[in-house]
Amino acid sequence: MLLIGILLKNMKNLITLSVLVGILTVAILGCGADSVNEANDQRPVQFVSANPASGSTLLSNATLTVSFDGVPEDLRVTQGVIFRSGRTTTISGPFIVGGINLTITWKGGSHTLVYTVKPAPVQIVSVNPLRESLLLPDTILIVTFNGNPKHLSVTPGEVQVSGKIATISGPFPRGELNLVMKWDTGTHTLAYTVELPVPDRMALISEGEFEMGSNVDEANDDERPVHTVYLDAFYIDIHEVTVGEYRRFVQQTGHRMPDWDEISRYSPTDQHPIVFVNWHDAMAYAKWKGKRLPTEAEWEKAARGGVPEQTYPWGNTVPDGKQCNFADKNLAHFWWADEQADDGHAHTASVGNYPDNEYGLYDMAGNVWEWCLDEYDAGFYAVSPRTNPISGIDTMEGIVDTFPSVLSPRVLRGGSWLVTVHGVRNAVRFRLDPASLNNSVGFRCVTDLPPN
Ligand SMILES: [Ca+2]
Ligand SMILES: [Ca+2]
Repeated sequence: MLLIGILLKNMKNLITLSVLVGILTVAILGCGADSVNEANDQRPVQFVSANPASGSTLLSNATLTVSFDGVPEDLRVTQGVIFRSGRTTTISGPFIVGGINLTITWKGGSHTLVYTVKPAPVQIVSVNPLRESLLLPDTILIVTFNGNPKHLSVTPGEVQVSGKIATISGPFPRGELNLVMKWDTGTHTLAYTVELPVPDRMALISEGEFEMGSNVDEANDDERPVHTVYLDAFYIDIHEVTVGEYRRFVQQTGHRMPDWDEISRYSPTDQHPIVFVNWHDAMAYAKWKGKRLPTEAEWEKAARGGVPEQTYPWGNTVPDGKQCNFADKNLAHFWWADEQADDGHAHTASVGNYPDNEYGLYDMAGNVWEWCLDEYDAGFYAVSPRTNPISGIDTMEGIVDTFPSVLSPRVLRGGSWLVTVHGVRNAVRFRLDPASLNNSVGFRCVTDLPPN
């Protein structure tokens, strides 16, 4: 019994021991599996691929992409600049021209790529002013390259190269400009629009066609027929010539002194339009300013503001006092004054007192009538030349030189503070002898663009 008892006890221990051994074995095996995994994680990061592949030909400013199977630490390269991003690294030039060995090293690894490097073509880095912008004819362009452009030429213009910087100067012709640049490794076209600086207080009216005259029911006979007119580009004063401007002209030139007292009854300040000037006075002022009077066609095109079939500079709304200065309720004792409208002025208003038109011009309707260059000819529209028409004048230069001897009636346009809504229409034409002057006639000037 005792023996059996001892055996049983030993067997119990044996079972216990076996269980323990089993647990230990599992534990040891488990430990062994973990150890193997750790060993795998710690193996060195391996190079996988390079793009372009080793053996390729590169430009000196190329960028390579190198992939690894993990994230490399302490990454270095014998040439180029490294940009790391996880398992992928980019290496950008400059690389030395010729055959190169590009060795990449990292913690636990190294790999050498072999390339043939060719020089990268010199390219434009920046342009000032920016392409597609507006240029003045004498603007100087600065073009910066990423290297020294050899044998650089430009058309049109002159170019000087200093290192990586090219300086290009005109003068450039007006209009659309395609500046073609050629150098040893490239060519490039810069596109600009070249425009002259617009003179102070003038607006540019671009060259082109417009429909002159009016066929509406209320149009007078001399406004017909509507006909197409082409005009060269010109600049026009945005305002009527003022009392202050005209006074400076008289003071500086000794031109005939007007009756300032009479003028001040209708145009009381220097900012009001000059009145009591005849056509000869207006021509003399314009010549002194280096300008001239507008042709009748130029005046009408400017008044229309580029918008076809408008009755007035602002559209077709009959003026009610907000748009222009005409014969409104302030003009007491005149039977034709519009008692329903209030424009705030009995006589002239200071220039620019009402909204401008699409060309930025003020008082094209009303305020004061404006002298034009042309001889008045009621039937001119039926025989008018299509291009740059002027009535009764052979040459522009001739009329500017001989104007003091002109006696035939001249054209007035735009109406005034003294006329009804019918008289301030874009198409209205009026006539007056060149030596006549009165309280509702003034003028504005234009200039031609210099030859391109
Ligand atoms: Ca008025
Ligand atoms: Ca006017």
